Amino acid sequence: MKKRIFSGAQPTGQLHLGNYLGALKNWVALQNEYESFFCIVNLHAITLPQDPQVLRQKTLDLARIYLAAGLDPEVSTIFIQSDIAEHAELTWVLSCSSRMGELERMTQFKDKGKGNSERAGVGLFTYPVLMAADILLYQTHLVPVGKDQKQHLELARDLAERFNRDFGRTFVVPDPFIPPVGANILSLQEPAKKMSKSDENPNGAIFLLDDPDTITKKIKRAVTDSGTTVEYDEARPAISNLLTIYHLMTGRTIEESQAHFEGRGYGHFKAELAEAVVEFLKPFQEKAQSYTDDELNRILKAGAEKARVIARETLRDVYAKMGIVGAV
Ligand code: AQP
Repeated sequence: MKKRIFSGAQPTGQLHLGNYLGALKNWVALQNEYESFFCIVNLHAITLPQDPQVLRQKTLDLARIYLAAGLDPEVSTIFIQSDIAEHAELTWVLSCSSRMGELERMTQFKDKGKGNSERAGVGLFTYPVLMAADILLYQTHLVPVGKDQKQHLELARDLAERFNRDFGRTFVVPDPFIPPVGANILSLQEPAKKMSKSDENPNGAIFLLDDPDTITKKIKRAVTDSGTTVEYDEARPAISNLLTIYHLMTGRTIEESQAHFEGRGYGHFKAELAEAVVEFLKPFQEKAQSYTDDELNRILKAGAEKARVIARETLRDVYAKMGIVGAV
């Protein structure tokens, strides 16, 4: 039997190159090798306030992006988190065995809660438990994610091991799959931070649906480090980030890319990088526009039906082991 992978993205903001290179690209590469589940995690999205109309639209738009990136609904199960009530139910169970201390250590809570736990939402605090439930429900072996999700994944492993220890073997303990390159694409404006959907400065991220003009402008305005050479150097995160993007867009190795730009300045490099990104995103953008809402809804409905069978089976086992029985 094939091993399973599970991963997801939130239907918030617009997906950017970081989401693609850190996550989606690897989902596509792994989907045939594993039994694959890819979720649109709309319940995670509401950990921060969302406009209902926009959230509804973004949910379908994210399905469009999954398909345009190359997820094949004949191969992968693609579904919306809120279609499977078991995600919320298992979250409750796991939150009863999660510790305040371990959730307080989560850096994303600290970042997104802006260090103000008095005002931060409880959902933002328990977000990693919902993520653990997402993963554990499907008896997942591997979770392809970007580096920012590593800590959350470690919590999912701890919760699985704790449950297995207390109630007997129930969950597969998942491993992360974090790509060696592209797992942490940085903001074009503040290279100390990751590229992010919720960045207040839209010039920090290249969104997958940005038009060529916008992409070119954003890359032109990208900050660079002091120095003039186009070289990968951890002490120069801005240029190294741009070089990583160039490498991943063109397939040229970092060494080949460095050799290609030897003796040429940042201006020349940025112009070629912009061209490479525009070229790379063109077919993707055309494909994204080609799906009708009906088509997407059909795919998501079929995905939910498949996912539900597995989620139910896992939750039933969890309840049975814990002595949770109903009258009907
Ligand atoms: N900058 C990044 N580089 C590499 N991978 C990244 N991911 C996110 N940012 C980068 C990976 O994308 C997947 C889906 O992310 P998400 O929708 O769960 O959102 P997120 O991780 O909270 O990060 P975002 O996209 O920047 O959104 P906001 O601004 O809302 O936090 C995940 O696998 C993630 O690791």
